[in-house]
Amino acid sequence: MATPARLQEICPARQARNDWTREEVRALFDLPFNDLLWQAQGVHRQFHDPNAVQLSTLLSIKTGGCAENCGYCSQAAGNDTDLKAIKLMQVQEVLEAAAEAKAAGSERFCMGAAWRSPKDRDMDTIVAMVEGVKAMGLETCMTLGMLSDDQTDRLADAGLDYYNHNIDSSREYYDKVVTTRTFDDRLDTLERVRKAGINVCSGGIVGMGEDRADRVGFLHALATLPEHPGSVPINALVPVKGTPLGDMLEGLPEARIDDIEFVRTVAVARITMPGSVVRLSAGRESMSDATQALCFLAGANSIFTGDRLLTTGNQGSDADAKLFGKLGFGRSV
Ligand code: SAM
Ligand code: DTB
Ligand code: SF4
Repeated sequence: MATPARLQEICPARQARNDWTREEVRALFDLPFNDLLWQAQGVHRQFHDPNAVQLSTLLSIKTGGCAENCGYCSQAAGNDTDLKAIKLMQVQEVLEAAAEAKAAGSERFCMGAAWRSPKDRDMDTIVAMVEGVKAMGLETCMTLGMLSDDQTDRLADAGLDYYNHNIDSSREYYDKVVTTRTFDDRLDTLERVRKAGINVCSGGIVGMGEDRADRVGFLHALATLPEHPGSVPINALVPVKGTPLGDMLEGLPEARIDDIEFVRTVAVARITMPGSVVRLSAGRESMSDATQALCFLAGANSIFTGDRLLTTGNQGSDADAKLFGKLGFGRSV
C-alpha cells in the first residue's frame, strides 16, 4: 500500500506522470481515507496555492434539441425533459453575460452549446464570441461537441484558451451512458484540440450508476493522455427528470454518489494529475459545506460560480462567498 513516505516516489516534485497503471490508480482509491487525503494535500501543495480557488462561469449559448443521447442530459432531444430549446444566442447577448461574470469576479467564461458538433455556418458567430470575451480580459472556454480539423483551427486562430470535452466515464461504462458516439470519438476531438495548441478541459461525471472500477478507468484514461488536461471538471450527476439517469436516481436514491467516494475521486484526480486544475463542478448545490471543504482539501481548486450551470441550478455567489469566508480562501489560482 502506498504510504506518505512513498510520496516522492509516486510523484517526484513537480513532475507529472503519464504512465499510471490501472492498478496504481485503484490502489490510491483503496487507501485509508486519511492516507489518501494526506497524499492528495501533499501533492496539491507542491503544485498549487492551497488556499486559492479559480472561478469559472458557464453560459448555455445554444440550448436543447441535441442530436446525441447522453443519458444524463436535459438537452438531448430524445430525453423527455421540460427544457425549452433556444437557438444560438447573439454575440452581443453573450458579451453582456460575460461582462456580468467578470464583474462578479469570474476569471474564465465557459460557453456551452447543445450540439453533437458545430455547423460550419455557425463558426463565424462562435469566433466572434471568443474574440469578444477575450477582449474583455476573460479566459475563454467553449464546449461545442465534436470538432473537425478546420473548426479546431478556427477556434485556435480566434485565441480560444480552453476547449471542454468530457470523457464522462470509463471506456467500459461509456455505452451505458451514451450510444450515439464512442469513447474514441471523444479522444479524437481531444487530440485535435491538443494538437491545435488549445488547452484541454476534460473530466466527467460520477454517480451515474458506475462502480469504483469505472471511476478508476475514467481517471486512468485522463491521467494517461499524452498531456494531462489543463482543467479536469469532476461533476456529480445532477438528476434531471425525464432523463434515463436522472429517473434511475429518483427510483434508486442509494445510487447517488456517496460524499466520501466523491472526495476520493477528487483526491485521486489530484494525485494522478498533479499540475491540473481540478474543478468541483456540477452537483455542488446538493453538497454540504463540509463535503465541499473536503473536496478542496483533496485538491479541488476551481468551481463554477453563479446561480446557474447550463440548464440546472448552482450554489449562488452568496453561498460561495460565505463558504470561502469560512475557509479563508481569497485569491484565485
Ligand atoms: N454538447 C457538448 C458536449 O457534450 O460536449 C457540450 C455541452 S455538455 C452539457 C457538457 C458536459 O456537461 C457533459 O459532457 C457532461 O459531462 C456535463 N453534464 C451534462 N449534464 C449533466 C448532469 N445532469 N449532471 C452532471 N453533469 C452534466
Ligand atoms: C462540465 O464538466 N460541467 C459543466 C461544463 N463542463 C460545461 C456543465 C455541467 C452541466 C450540468 C447540467 C446542466 O446544467 O445542464
Ligand atoms: Fe448533447 Fe452535450 Fe447534452 Fe450530450 S451532453 S446531449 S452532447 S448537450
